[in-house]
Amino acid sequence: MKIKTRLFLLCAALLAWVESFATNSSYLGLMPQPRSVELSGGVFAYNPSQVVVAESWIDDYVSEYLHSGCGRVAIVIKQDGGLRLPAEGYELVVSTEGIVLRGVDRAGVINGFHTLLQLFPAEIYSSSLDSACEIPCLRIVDWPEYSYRGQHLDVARTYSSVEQIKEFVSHIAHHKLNHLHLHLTDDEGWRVEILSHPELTDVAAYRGGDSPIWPIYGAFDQRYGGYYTQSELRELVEYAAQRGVTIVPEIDLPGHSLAIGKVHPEILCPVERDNSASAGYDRRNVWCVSREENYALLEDILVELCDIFPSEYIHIGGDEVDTSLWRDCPHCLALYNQKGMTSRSELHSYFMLRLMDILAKQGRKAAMWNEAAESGLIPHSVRMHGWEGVEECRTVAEAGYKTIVMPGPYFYFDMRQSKEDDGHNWAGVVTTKKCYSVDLSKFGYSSLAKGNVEGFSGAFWSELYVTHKDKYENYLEYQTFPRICALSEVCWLPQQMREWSDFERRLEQHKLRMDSMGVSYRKGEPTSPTGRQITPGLKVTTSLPMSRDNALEKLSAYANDYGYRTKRTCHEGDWILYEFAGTLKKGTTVQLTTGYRHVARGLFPSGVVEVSADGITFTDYAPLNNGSCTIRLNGPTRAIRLRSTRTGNGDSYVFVQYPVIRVE
Ligand code: TNX
Repeated sequence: MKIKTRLFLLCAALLAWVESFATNSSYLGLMPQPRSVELSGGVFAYNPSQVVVAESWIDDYVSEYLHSGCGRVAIVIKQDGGLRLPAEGYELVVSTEGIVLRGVDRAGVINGFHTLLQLFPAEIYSSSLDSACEIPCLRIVDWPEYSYRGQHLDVARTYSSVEQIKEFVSHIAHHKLNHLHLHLTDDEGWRVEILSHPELTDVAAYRGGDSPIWPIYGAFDQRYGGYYTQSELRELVEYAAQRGVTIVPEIDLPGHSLAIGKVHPEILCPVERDNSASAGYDRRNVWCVSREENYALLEDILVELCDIFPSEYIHIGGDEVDTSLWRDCPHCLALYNQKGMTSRSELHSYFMLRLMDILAKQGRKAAMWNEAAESGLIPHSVRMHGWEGVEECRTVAEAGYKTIVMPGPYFYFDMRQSKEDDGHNWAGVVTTKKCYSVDLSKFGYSSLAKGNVEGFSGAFWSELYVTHKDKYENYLEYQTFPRICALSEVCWLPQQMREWSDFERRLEQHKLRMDSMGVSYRKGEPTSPTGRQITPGLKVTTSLPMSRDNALEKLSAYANDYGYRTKRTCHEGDWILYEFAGTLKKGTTVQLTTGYRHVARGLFPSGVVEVSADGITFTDYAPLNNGSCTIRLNGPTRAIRLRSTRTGNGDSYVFVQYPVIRVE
């Protein structure tokens, strides 16, 4: 090749590279990526003495991030209904003269403001910027693909303070999510103050210790929990609204109601259950459908809830109902026969329809989990939240319901993020990449079903939060970020505009913003080894009856990843014994777990670890904490025994594990 040609090619390549840099906005690391970004060259020189003019309703929020000095007007933030953009759209123009942000509606202004902040140095999130900076000249035209961009937060299993929730709202808002689905009640707690029934929070906001609500998950010996007063919740609603976030409250009904059932046992079906396996603990958690007074109590609750939360939809649950209680209840059976019902799902619908009537009187619509749609009797005005998998979400969308798609295997942020991570596992490992890969066409959704999808939502169920609180800087943030970044882009951009490698590049930049916001997102793979090591000749025995034959032999051979259930809960004095064929050396680390390894459930709520040098005499070594304990042996050891010091764990079983042994 001639030298001239070579030079020409080199110049052309260089030019193309420079050009791609100028037109490709990837380097800004915007999150989510806007639909259209045109870089126009040049920069706007910002300094804090310039003036920011904003619509009065967003003024306070803007001033949390941007100073307004007394120099020239440099940033204008306004609402302009005349813009030809879809709902929530905005146009953001940065020129050498200044910045003009126009939103087609309030949400558009807020969305645009969140993009604008991302153009500033990341410090803007930790302190309102008080130094000069340069912002690239550009024009962004943008609007969301989906109107519901949500994140769910379970504050029933683990109480989060109002301050923590606010912080979380602030973080999700910066990612342009516009709904917080607040799960306020469940088996483990009732967190919303109901003025006409103060007993609900007096009793059911706390569990453990002397509370009638046994923890099932988490600590047993101490009483813990908390609730939100109505004025706190109103303040939270306001705080969220300022950031463009609507709070959708959920009272989970008719199942998941153990907590309220402990305060008002009369709401449950008068069904006798054999509670001997759970050491007397009654786990009925479903409202009786036939008891008329139940609807009066529910009306009291829902009317107050509507008064606190102005959202168009109120979520009334509908998931995981143990309908066998209705089968065994003479009154529910009478109702069933009287109405000529043919399946128990009709009783479920009857209950939900009664609640819908109550909500309708308040001018509200109902949202429910997808199981509620099974009878076919629930009207299409109900918004369905699909959860188990993409198929369940698809079924309700195909059936004609406006649907929020939040399938466990993609958007359940209580699932672990790698095999080594903590977290639930029923929906598998959920990586950020997996969240990002959601594609309704690939999942086989028809165009009708796609049209019914209002959006997506992440879920953070907090059973495991209690047990991980002390272990992490912030377990909620560790579990939800950066998966929320992926969710936000799935909600915001049309499928054909999403590209994983581009997202991944931008995420690296965006991490600087999250650092500045103080989000403890998951940074890399966890280092703590949770694998097992085979100990030759391990023998496991226990005082508890196992529910499966050969379970102990299999455990002794490490032939099962998780362990096995016993036939009943623990009693004081029950034990699990691990005998080793050889002697474990001093300094060996042994991790002992009762209950599941990934979920603090089915465990010895309190107990001790005993060690023995000869396999005959044992001495107390350490207490169990949340059913488990990691010890470093202080001498040669032939056997380890776990002894329960409490009767009952809220479950009707104990989960028996092999020990994890590490020789360093
Ligand atoms: C299923 S999602 C549940 C929750 C649990 C969650 C744990 C749904 C409607 N029900 O009660 O917390 O799994 O992942």
